[in-house]
This record gives sequence, C-alpha cells and structure tokens, in this order.
Amino acid sequence: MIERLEKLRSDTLELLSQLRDARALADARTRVLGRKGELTAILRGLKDLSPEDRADVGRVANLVKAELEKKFDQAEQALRDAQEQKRLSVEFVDVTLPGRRFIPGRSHILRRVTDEIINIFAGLGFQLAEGPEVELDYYNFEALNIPRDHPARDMQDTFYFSENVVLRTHTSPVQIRTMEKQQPPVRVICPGKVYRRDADMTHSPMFMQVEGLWVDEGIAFSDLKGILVAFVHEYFGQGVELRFRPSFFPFTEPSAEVDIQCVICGGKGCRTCSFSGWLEILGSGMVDPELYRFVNYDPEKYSGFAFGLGIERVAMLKCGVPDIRTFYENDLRFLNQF
Ligand code: 2NM
Repeated sequence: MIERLEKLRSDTLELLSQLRDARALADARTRVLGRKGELTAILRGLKDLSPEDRADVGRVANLVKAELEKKFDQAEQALRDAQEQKRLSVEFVDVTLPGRRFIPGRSHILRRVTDEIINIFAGLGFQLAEGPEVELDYYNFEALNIPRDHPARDMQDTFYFSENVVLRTHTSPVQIRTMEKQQPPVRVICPGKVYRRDADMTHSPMFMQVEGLWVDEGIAFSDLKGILVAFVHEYFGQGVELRFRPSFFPFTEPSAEVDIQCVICGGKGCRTCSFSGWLEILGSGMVDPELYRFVNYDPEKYSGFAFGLGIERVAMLKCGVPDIRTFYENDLRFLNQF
C-alpha cells in the first residue's frame, strides 16, 4: 500500500513537471484526487486493512494527498502567472498615443430654424401646441372648411390610412383641436411634420411647417400685419420690407400671401427671387367665421388670424440650399456647414 502511494506520488509529481496546459492539469487532478481518482480509491480501501496498517497507511496517504493538492494548486497558479506574463508582453499601453476625439452631437439645421421661429413667437405671447401626424380627415379637412368634394383637396393630396384617417397635410388640425378644448383668447404656435403628395427640388412628401393662430375679441387684419412684420424683422433683419398679396385659402377670408425683400440680393433681382426682388415665405389670413361653427366659438364675439410657413423653405433661403432633399440625407459634410 505504502509503495503504491509512493509510486502515485512520484508519478504525479513527474507528470506535474511536464504539464503546460490548464485543461490537462485539471484532468490530471481529477484522475488523482477526484471522487473516482486513484488516491481517493486508496483512501477508500483503508477500511479493509488491519487497524495497525490502517493507521500507518492512512497517515502516509493523508500526507501524500495534502502534498499533491498543494502541488496542483502551485502548478495552476504558475500556469496563470505565465499566461499573464505572456499577455503583458504582447499587449502594452502606448501612453504617447493621442486620445480618441469626442465629437459632440448638435441639432439638425431644421430643428434649429424651428426653435428660432418658436422663440420669436413665444416672445410675442404665443404658446406652443402640438398634435398627431396621423390625423382624422375631420380635423385635417372637414373642420377647416374643406369638404370631401372640394377642389382644394386636389392641392393637398396626401397619404390615406383609411377613408377617415390621413397623414396631416398642415398643422392646422392642431389649432382646431386647441380651439375645441378652450374658448378665446387663443394664441398658439404649432410646429411639426406634415405630408403631401409632392416631390421635386423644392418639395418633399414630408416637410415641416410652423403655423400660428390668434383668436380673441377685436383681433383685426392690422394685428396680423403687426405680428408678421415683427416676426420678419426679428428673423430676417430690421430693414427687410414686406408685401401682402391677396390670395385664397379655404379657411381664411380675406387671405394674403406675404413676400419679403429677397434676402440674397436685397431686392435688386437675382436667380433665387427669379429677378423679381421678392420671396414668398408665408400664407395668412383672417380665420373664416365659418370655422368657428366647428369649434363652438361665437363668430359675433370673436375674430382672429392665422398664418403658416414652411420651415425648409425658410432654411433654404437663409442658408442658400438649392435642393430640399439634402436636409434629409444625414450627410454630415452637408449638415455641419450650418
Ligand atoms: C396658412 C395660411 C392661412 C391656418 C388657418 C388655421 C386655422 F386652424 F385657424 F384654421 N391654421 N392655419 C392658415 C391660414 C395656414 O398656411 C399657409
């Protein structure tokens, strides 16, 4: 028995001096010290020996077991140390390398133009109002005085989810919803994405609008003029002239389109303004009293004005961008110019 133990000890130590691999080491440990291992088998066999032999062999067996366990631990540790040394000799930190540059994000130019416009109207007492882009036909058309068979629907063809659910063609439905919820005074500014069946250099099937609405007792066309002049002077410059041209919208009467002196040539005439000196930037008008029926306002008591402008158009004019699609392509070489 003692000899068997001695042989197992020397064989195992010999094996340990050769093993260089963690897997082989773990396997060897199981073969010797595991539940079905050789040493474990010897220890189990102690019960068949005479009491004297059992004491001697048991003492030696326990010594061998303790020694081998310690040697396995050391061999495993040595292997881990060697691997760590190898890793450190291959991987190293070059403290002279420059750091990785952190490029902070920034707002998209359309976001910034929108914020600038909202801020100017906030300064004129307008509150921000927002609403759904997927809208009921009722809010997008019917309540804006555009019935199903009205020819004005042709110019605002849109994307239909069903007969009664559309992608909004303007943010006016937000204003209808606002008026539905509260009696005058109402003074709101409504920015957001809108959708139309349209696509060329200056039109996109999805674009952004800002619309404004002010309804109260005694609001007149002069108030509309005052507010829009204040806005244009603040946004495009104090000296910029405005021109109001009669126009038509189904939801306003009278209606006016607003031109400003060309920001590119200052009114002398250039390609951007088609050599007219003027740029069309806004639609506006006095809210048609017919609309007040839909929102339960008293048309004898209240009057108001509304206006709408396209964000992309304003951004294109301010930044000299010729093609609307470049706003949506997410090319940072383009966007970082502004
Ligand atoms: C425009 C032009 C003229 C407008 C009208 C309304 C509402 F909800 F009060 F009826 N919101 N926006 C309006 C009026 C919009 O955009 C060119």
